Amino acid sequence: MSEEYPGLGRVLVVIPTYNEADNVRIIVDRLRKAVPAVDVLIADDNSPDGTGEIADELAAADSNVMVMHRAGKQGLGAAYLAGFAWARDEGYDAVVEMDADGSHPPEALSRLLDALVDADLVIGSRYVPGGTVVNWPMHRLLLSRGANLYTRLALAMPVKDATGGFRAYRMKALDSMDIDSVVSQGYCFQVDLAWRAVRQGHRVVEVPIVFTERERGASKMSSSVIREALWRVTVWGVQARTKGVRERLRSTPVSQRS
Ligand SMILES: Nc1nc2c(ncn2[C@@H]2O[C@H](COP(=O)(O)OP(=O)(O)OP(=O)(O)O)[C@@H](O)[C@H]2O)c(=O)[nH]1
Ligand SMILES: [Mg+2]
Repeated sequence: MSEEYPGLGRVLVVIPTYNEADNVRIIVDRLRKAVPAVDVLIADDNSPDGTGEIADELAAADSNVMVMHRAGKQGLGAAYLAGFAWARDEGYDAVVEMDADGSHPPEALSRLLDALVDADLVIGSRYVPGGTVVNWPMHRLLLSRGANLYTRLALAMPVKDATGGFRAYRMKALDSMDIDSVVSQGYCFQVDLAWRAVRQGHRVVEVPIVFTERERGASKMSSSVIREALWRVTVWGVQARTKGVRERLRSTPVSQRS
């Protein structure tokens, strides 16, 4: 039985992997040292580079590390949803999303978890004071800042880093967010869950993190990931506005309507 994190209970960190053979061992070691009281689930999509086998070795050597082998590459969002469902079945009280590529520093996790004691979702944020991005070329930074600005305006959502993927949720909050209906992948998955949390009235907190560009392995980011985020956020924004107008009309006395 795993340990409990003070004020939270049992915490599972889900690390999705696809071709992270050069990273998975390093990130799990860093995480286990940084926060020994949490468990780790590596959700591997049958990586051709042998990441799954390395994950099995890590799990064999440490009872707090587990592996979920998935049939093939089905996207980041699908891997997280499977990890969350597993965490729910196993009775975890909180789940964490963290990349395997070292961009999300495990050494900052305890700050996220401490903040979760008084919140439902904590986002490790690059874009609040104290947060930053290291080693990104200007075009990546502009893309990320632009995506976040567009999201904030389109959804009127007071979150500075809605695309950030280093975050912690209380299981109770996730349960209220109807995550079985999530189909978004990539960056859009992060925006989707943040948007669901905000709409449910959950307490969303951003904690500054230093995000560092991956040093090993290849990014799985693609233009289709960006296009998906753009069109879905636009649709949600239009839906929210239409709903807002409808609700205003409904609450306005008929005599005042022009
Ligand atoms: N299981 C699984 N993991 C994935 C999949 N796609 C990406 N990942 C993992 O998700 C994490 C983030 O992927 P990255 O390629 O770093 O994408 P990113 O962080 O959005 O983009 P960069 O900033 O360019 O690194 C990494 O741990 C990947 O191995 C997938 O289809 N399945
Ligand atoms: Mg990355």
